[in-house]
Amino acid sequence: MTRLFEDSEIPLAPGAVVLREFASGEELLPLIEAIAVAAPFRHLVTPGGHTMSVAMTNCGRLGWTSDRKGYRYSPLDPETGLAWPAMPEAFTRLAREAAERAGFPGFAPEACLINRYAIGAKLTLHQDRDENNYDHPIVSVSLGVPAVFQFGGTKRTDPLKRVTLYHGDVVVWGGEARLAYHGIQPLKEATHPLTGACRLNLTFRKAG
Ligand code: MD3
Ligand code: FE
Repeated sequence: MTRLFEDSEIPLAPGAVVLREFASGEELLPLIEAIAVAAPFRHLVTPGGHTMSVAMTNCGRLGWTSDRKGYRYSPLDPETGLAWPAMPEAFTRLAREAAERAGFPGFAPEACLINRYAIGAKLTLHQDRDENNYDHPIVSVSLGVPAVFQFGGTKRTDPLKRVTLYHGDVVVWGGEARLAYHGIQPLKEATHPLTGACRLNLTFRKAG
């Protein structure tokens, strides 16, 4: 029998592919811990004055940050005044291999945003529009406690679909999925053997 997709490669929407269990938590989690020593997780303030429930940090040449003045990519961590920690080779390789599997060869991210969700933390429906070139995909990696991800179309009012993202899942968002509205519902009470009562998400981006 010929199949269009492997069982582990699930098309979510046109341009979006889930690669189940593509990432290794054992490999990635110690690297995230080391990044957070140099660039601690922090709760950013939005331009509207809300403090985000998700804690964030970055690695790579550029990092995503927010304050009362707006959202931007910055080469310096505003908290420490230092460059963000370098992107580990294992991160770059994982992002490139996942993108290639989804049909985007040669993906070379320069920014990796690291989101940390405690129980109850959420990410309101939004588009990722702070990058300069939407031809590049975004690669996301989920670790730890599962979360309900919701996504729609390019209008906030488009109908939403929901999918649970589990430890090790990698999703590649390219093509027409790149500008889809998306968010994370409040994290439900649970623990994972490698992360405890916490979810981590990496998003690899080509910012410039
Ligand atoms: C669809 N992060 O950091 S990952 C974000 O789980 C973000 O922390 C969520 O949304 C998280 O901006 C969702 C899945 C994801 C990431 C980026 C996307 C989906 C996307 C960009 C465009 C379309
Ligand atoms: Fe996003």
